[in-house]
Parts: sequence; C-alpha cells; structure tokens
Amino acid sequence: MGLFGSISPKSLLASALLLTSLSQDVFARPNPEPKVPWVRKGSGRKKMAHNLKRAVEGERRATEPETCAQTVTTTITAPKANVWGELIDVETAGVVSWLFAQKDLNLTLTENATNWDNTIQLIEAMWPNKTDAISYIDGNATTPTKYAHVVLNFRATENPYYADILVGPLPIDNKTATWEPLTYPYTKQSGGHVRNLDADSDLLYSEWIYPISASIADITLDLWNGTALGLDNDTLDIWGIDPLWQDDGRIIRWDSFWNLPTSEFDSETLLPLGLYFGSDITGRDPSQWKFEGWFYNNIFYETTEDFRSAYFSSCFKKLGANVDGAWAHSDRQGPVSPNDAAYPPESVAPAGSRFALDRKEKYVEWMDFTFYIAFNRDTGMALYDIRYKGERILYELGLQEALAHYAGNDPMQSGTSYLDTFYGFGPYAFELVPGYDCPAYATYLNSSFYVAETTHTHINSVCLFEFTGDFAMQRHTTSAYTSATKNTYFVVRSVSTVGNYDYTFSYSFFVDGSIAVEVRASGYIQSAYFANNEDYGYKINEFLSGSMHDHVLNFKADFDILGTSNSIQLMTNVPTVKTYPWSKGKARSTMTLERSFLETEDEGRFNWAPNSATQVLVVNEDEKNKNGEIRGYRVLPYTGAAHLTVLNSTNLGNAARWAEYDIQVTQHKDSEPRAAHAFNSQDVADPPINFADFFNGESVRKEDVVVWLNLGMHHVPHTGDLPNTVMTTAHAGVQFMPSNYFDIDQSRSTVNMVRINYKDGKATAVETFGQDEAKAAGACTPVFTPVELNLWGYTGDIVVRKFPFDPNNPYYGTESIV
Ligand SMILES: *[C@@H]1O[C@H](CO)[C@@H](O)[C@H](O)[C@H]1NC(C)=O
Ligand SMILES: *[C@@H]1O[C@H](CO)[C@@H](O)[C@H](O)[C@H]1NC(C)=O
Ligand SMILES: *[C@@H]1O[C@H](CO)[C@@H](O)[C@H](O)[C@H]1NC(C)=O
Ligand SMILES: *[C@@H]1O[C@H](CO)[C@@H](O)[C@H](O)[C@H]1NC(C)=O
Ligand SMILES: *[C@@H]1O[C@H](CO)[C@@H](O)[C@H](O)[C@H]1NC(C)=O
Ligand SMILES: *[C@@H]1O[C@H](CO)[C@@H](O)[C@H](O)[C@H]1NC(C)=O
Ligand SMILES: *[C@@H]1O[C@H](CO)[C@@H](O)[C@H](O)[C@H]1NC(C)=O
Ligand SMILES: *[C@@H]1O[C@H](CO)[C@@H](O)[C@H](O)[C@H]1NC(C)=O
Ligand SMILES: *[C@@H]1O[C@H](CO)[C@@H](O)[C@H](O)[C@H]1NC(C)=O
Ligand SMILES: [Cu+2]
Repeated sequence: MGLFGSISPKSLLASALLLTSLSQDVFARPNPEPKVPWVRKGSGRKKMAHNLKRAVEGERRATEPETCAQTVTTTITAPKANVWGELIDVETAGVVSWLFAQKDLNLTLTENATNWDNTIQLIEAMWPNKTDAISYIDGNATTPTKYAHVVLNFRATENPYYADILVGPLPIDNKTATWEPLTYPYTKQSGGHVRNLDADSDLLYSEWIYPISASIADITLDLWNGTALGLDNDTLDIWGIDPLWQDDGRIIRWDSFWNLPTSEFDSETLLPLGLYFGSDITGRDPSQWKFEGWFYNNIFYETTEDFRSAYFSSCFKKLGANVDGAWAHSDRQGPVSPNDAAYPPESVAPAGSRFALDRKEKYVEWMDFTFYIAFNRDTGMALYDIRYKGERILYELGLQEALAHYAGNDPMQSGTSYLDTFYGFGPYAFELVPGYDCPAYATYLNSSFYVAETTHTHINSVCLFEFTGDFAMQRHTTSAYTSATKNTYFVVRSVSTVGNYDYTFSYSFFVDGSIAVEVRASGYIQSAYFANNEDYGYKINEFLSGSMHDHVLNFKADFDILGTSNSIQLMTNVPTVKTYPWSKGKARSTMTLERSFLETEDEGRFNWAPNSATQVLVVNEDEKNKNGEIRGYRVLPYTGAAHLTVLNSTNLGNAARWAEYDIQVTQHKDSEPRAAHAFNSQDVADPPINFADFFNGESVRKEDVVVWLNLGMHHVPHTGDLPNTVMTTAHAGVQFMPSNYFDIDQSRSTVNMVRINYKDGKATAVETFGQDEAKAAGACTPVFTPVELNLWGYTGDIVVRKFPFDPNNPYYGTESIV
C-alpha cells in the first residue's frame, strides 16, 4: 500500500505529476464473441412490476439474444444533477484553451515544457460548498455555479511552486471567466501556493544520481555484477525516500540501490541491495548540491574515498543480494491442491441487476438506498448524499489520504512515509477484472482524470453489484418453526494501484440500513535489506526483511442524521459495585451504562476504547423515536481500525496529523472540506492543510458534525506477503448502523426470508412472503459454461487530447507507477 518505487526515473515518467509520454497506438484486440452462460427462460416475460414504468436497457450489446448474462440495469433519472460530478470533455477543453490565453500565467504545453517552464498540472471539477449543494439538493436553489479546480506548476522561477486556483464560471465564456487563488479549503494562508520539491526531477538522475553511481561502478559490478548509469543495460536501479527530509531549511534525500527485475513481474521493491547514500539537494542548481555519505551494513562513510578504501580493505564484509526469481513472481507455482482445477462456485444474478442507475449523473438506487458517486484525482471515488428511505444519512463519505509509514535501521526505511494522494488514487484506479475484482455480473462505470493536456478515462473502473452473503442475516429456531433471512447487500468498489500496492475500496449497503466502508490491500510490499533490521521486521528471504510499516487511511464521514443538527454521544459499559433495594444490603459486582456527549472539538480526538467498551453514536438529540430514545447511527469498528504508532513523526511533521487518533470529530466548515492536501509532503512543517488546526474549540453539540475515521494496518510483512500481500487478511473496515433510528429492524421488509413450520418430523408450512413470484418474473435457466467472461475486452485507459481539443480521435494509453 502506498509503497512504490517512488522516485525512480521510470516512476517519475509514469507519474501523473510529470510530463507523460503517451503511446498514440490504438491497440488492436482480439474480440471473440462473448460467451453466454445463461439463457433467459421465456424471452417475452414481463419485468418485475415495480420496474414497469422505467426504461430497461442492456449493459452489453443490444443485438445479443436476451440472456441472464446481460446484467440488465434499470435506467432512472437522478432527482438532481450530480454537483460532485466530473467535468465533461468540452468543459475541460474550454478551461485549457482559456488558461493558455492568459498571458500572465505564462504557460507552456506540458509536452514542450522543460523544468523551467510553467505547466498545467491538473484540471478537475471544484466540488461545491456543502452550504450551496444542500440548498440545491434539498431545496429550490438552482445548481451551484460550476468552477474548475486547477493546479498550475510554476517552475519558471528560482523557487518553484504549485498553485491551486479556481477558474470559472463554467462553461468558460471569455467575457465572464476569471481565475483566483484557491485558499479557503487550506489551513495555510499562502495564496494557494505550496513549494514544489520535484521541479528538477529530470536533472536529479542525469546530474546527480547516475554520476554518483558511476563513481562506484567498480564496486557495484563487484558486489552485484551490475550498474545503474541510466543505460539500457543497467541491471540496478536507484530511488529513495518520500517525503524528502526538510530539516533546518535543507532538503535532504537518501537513496537506495535495488536490483531490477529480470522478469516482467513488478518485483523491484522486493530486491533491495543494502547500500544507501545521502544528498543535500537544496536549491535548483545541482552544482550546489552536496554529497552526504554512504551507508552500508550499519557503517556510515562520510566520503566516497572512505567508502572505497574500506570496501577494498581486507576486513570489508560483503553481503549478498536479493535477486528476482519465482519467489517474487505472482504466477501460479507449487503443486495444484486436490480438486482445485475444477470450476469453483460462482455467484449469479438470475434476475439481472436489482438496482437502478443514472449513468450520466452517477446516481444509484438500490432497495431503500440512494446516492451519487463522485471521483477526483487525489482521492478517487467518494459517495455523496447517501439516503436511506428518503432521509440523508451521510452528506459525504470518502477517502481523504493514505499513509504508509516505515521504520528501519537504514535511512531509506526510516525516511519513508508515503502520502499517497501526492500520486493520486484517481489516476491509478485501473480497469477492473470481471469475475475477480467484482462478480461476473457486475455493472461498471468509467472514471477520468486530467494529465498533460489530455483526459484519461479508466474504462470500467467502478463496479456496482449485489451479493448474497454466505450467512443468514437473521434466523431463529424453535420446536415449531425456523425463520431465516438472506443477507443480500450492495457494493460499490474501485481499486487503485498506487505504485507497488493495490488498494480495494468497497462501500457496502445492507437491508438493515447499515453501511460498511472497507479497504483491502494486495500487490508488492516495499521490503528492506535484512542487515541490522531485526527490530523492524521479519527476515522473509535470505537477504530480505519485511519492513515494518503502519498503513493509516483517513475517511471523511459527514453524517446528517435527520438534518444537520447532530451530536456525538458516547456510551460506555463500565464495571460497577452496587447495592440494590432487593439485594438485602449486599453489594453486587455488575456493570452499568455511562452516557455523555462531546461538547467541543477539544474533546474531539480519541481512540476506540479498550475492550470495545464505548459506543460512538452520531445522533440528532431533537429527534426521538416512539420510546423517547434519540435516533442515530452508531459508528463501529469492523476490523482493523488503526492510528499511527509513531508519535510526532520526524518524516511527516504537520503533514499527517489526521493519522494520530482513530476517530476525530469536527464541526463542519466549508473551509475544512479535506483532511489533507495532495502536496502536504512538499512542506511537512507548514503544509497546505494541517489537520490539527481544525481543532479550535468549536462546538460539536447540535451542530453539523463531521467524523474523520482512520482505518489501517500495523503491517509486519511475513513470508505470506511473498510474492504479494493477500486481501484476506490485509483488511480494515468500519460500519455505520442504525441505532434506535427506526422502531424495528428494517430488514423485516425484505421478501427474501422464509419461515418453515414443522411438526412430528414433517414440514407443515413454508412461508416465502412472495419471493417465488418475484423470482419467476426474472428467472433464467442456468446453463453454465465454465469460461472467463470478456477478459479479452480488457483495454486499459482511453485518452482524449484537450489542447488542441481532439474529441474524435481517442487512443489507448495506460500509465502506472514503477
Ligand atoms: C510544441 O513544440 C513543437 C515542436 O517544437 C511545436 O511544433 C509545437 O507548436 C509546440 N506546441 C506548443 C503548443 O507550443
Ligand atoms: C515565462 O516563462 C518562460 C519559460 O517558459 C521564462 O523564460 C520567462 O521568463 C517567463 N516570463 C515571465 C514574464 O515570467
Ligand atoms: C420549493 O418551491 C415550492 C413551490 O414553489 C414550495 O412549495 C416549497 O416550499 C419550496 N421548498 C423550499 C425548501 O423552499
Ligand atoms: C476566447 O478567447 C480566445 C483567446 O483570445 C480565442 O481564441 C477564442 O476564440 C475566444 N472564444 C470565444 C468563444 O470568444
Ligand atoms: C554479469 O552480468 C552480465 C551482463 O549483465 C552477464 O552476462 C554475466 O553472466 C553476469 N555474470 C555473473 C557472474 O552473473
Ligand atoms: C552497457 O552499455 C554501455 C554503453 O553501450 C557499454 O559501454 C557497457 O560496456 C555495457 N555494460 C555491460 C555490462 O554490458
Ligand atoms: C466507458 O467508456 C467507453 C469508451 O469511451 C464507452 O464506450 C462506455 O460507454 C463508457 N461507459 C459508461 C458507463 O459510460
Ligand atoms: C515534534 O517534533 C518537532 C521537531 O522535532 C518539535 O519541534 C516539536 O516540539 C515536537 N512536538 C511534540 C509535541 O513533541
Ligand atoms: C465556499 O465557502 C468558503 C468558506 O466559507 C467561501 O470562502 C467561498 O467563497 C465559498 N464558495 C462559494 C462558491 O460560495
Ligand atoms: Cu503494507
């Protein structure tokens, strides 16, 4: 997770933050006829009654015979426009050409730019203030005026910086369009500027790293039979820490040697070689940069001469190398387990999709839930206006930032604390694999992001599907009857591969009104060289340590429970000793409930209580149920809540104060929409957003409260992380559940339940509550052909050029980090 070959030349090229060279080839793909595993019974059957009023359209080609394999998703019209939606092509193209016409911005086309030219880093939709969005979605206000959030990379200056600006209104009209610095969402008031420590990344390799590597080429050849010189025959790579150290006004980096994979597998982060060098790269002139020394096997050498003479002395201890091999390859290996080659059970959707979608507005309706899907560069997918039975539960639910904080005896591991929104979850939310990432019958949406005067579209990068869990959500048995209810839930999912790690984000909705947020991780770990790292991880291969690290992922949950006047109630089970009127004067050891409310943000940062003793409830104190209890939703850890172990991280300074607690509660502010800025890593002491500054004593009682939740993992990779971490156990989640919100459990309304009466060894009644009828209306005969669906349809991203705008000539091009 978030561990990636961050600053290697390849990764820099691939990064959305830098000039991207895109292949203009349109790849020809074999396009075999889709296999049709399911055949609908009786093609003329009526749709289910409640769908009759709606248009029904096939997901796949309309000319195919009507089959169950076609996931039929009902098309609906969203009640309101998605004000969190992405810009459309013409809007983006309009902004690009308008920006280039602003002579004061002095912009150069990215593909023509050197590191001393100003470029457009990003153009995306600016999300409206909640205040304005709510007047629109809940009231009669017109759609909030649309603006573009633009990031400019000002490099034609001694002190390069990124500038966040607002451009609009959209669509651009020469007479009305303006730009202004974007400052209100940031705690640092610096005109929307943050310094750019990466401006000279191309010089870094040619002018600094390769010459240093060349100065010890005889040693690298002797130690590892390889060189890292920037040549095609390099067998070694060099890259280093992220964020850079930012002490005493100096910018310091440490770099490490790595073996390059000898295969097509992305195994480089498993191949550290244990040699490190430090550099002071303050300023833009490489001739002023300073070499700071070598580190090998726990010995620091201040100069190359010191290292060289030690190396060629008789007492120098040469350690072994991590080299690519089957152990680092994710393809199948080892004996096949009994019966494994037989086709495994599959889930099917015999009635097609039981949800409805407005594709244009990315608006979803499943059972009694509705919501809008948003997508942006920094944080990927987010959900807005999540309603259950017509009432909003959450205004906003989405990732804010993901941290992977390493530690180690060596400066590379000690210095690594990836803040992944720097790279972005949007640009790396790649196409999903049907039947693997999501069930074969899932429905997909695209997502887009801007890079280098093009818009890239990740095809089929968000999936939506229902799934029936393998356990009943309700059951009860007596001597006369058994009742049981199916646990069918709805999932929205996207997967972002940020460098070597893959994060699967799932938002799930359940028929009892509960919601789950989960993240799972796979991909390659960033490992460490084994020497002297015993206290920082397991030895997982001959010369390899599974480097310890904390993953912390922050999610914003902006609850609106029956309006925006909400409070946070804490309810704790406490042991107590108490005498009762009936206990005849004897004290009894027992327990009781203690209730309290958070009053201000000063009490707003806390952790899950030991023994799960404290319930955290978001309630509306003015809304009581028929029993007089206040209605609310409970926030409860599902698995893997975690905050950062490191206190006051030297690497991070003020850049990730959001990682310090499990739960943090603030009063909603239009000026505090995000917990982190994508470029917090560029100025860790004084970042654009210092989350700790949100906590300034404001009331959180009967206010619009926001709950910022951390999910994570204290990851100490073991041999089971080789070759890749597995999502079974690399898993963290949190749930939101109705608490006294309704009078009874809402899952009682589903027909997907049964009651079987029995007596004297015989069933006497089977009550199915109308579910047979519903099933028949959409039924199919399963004719299962064990093939993998549509995998030859996997295409990667589609790119549309924005300047000059060329909407009719899209081409394929996918860029990953590493
Ligand atoms: C980019 O550079 C190429 C080659 O010099 C030139 O033909 C093209 O006009 C330039 N484009 C812009 C927009 O400056
Ligand atoms: C505009 O940018 C160019 C580099 O692209 C630079 O040489 C020039 O000095 C800049 N002009 C101004 C007025 O800043
Ligand atoms: C919206 O307009 C309708 C019709 O004019 C009116 O009845 C309703 O009260 C208005 N709603 C709000 C929230 O202003
Ligand atoms: C807006 O201004 C630009 C640059 O001056 C010009 O190329 C473009 O045609 C103008 N667009 C409109 C719609 O007037
Ligand atoms: C060293 O590397 C070269 C070229 O990369 C290769 O041909 C040679 O076999 C290697 N030697 C050893 C001892 O591995
Ligand atoms: C790598 O290529 C360079 C330049 O072509 C050549 O000088 C060098 O000998 C090659 N190194 C190896 C190990 O083949
Ligand atoms: C996704 O993009 C592809 C290629 O542009 C397009 O054919 C498809 O209709 C899009 N899907 C959706 C759901 O918009
Ligand atoms: C955190 O570390 C910084 C830098 O070393 C130091 O100035 C600051 O006092 C520390 N803060 C706390 C709360 O320990
Ligand atoms: C959004 O809210 C901020 C903070 O209150 C304010 O400065 C800004 O002007 C608002 N934006 C709009 C479009 O009203
Ligand atoms: Cu990990």
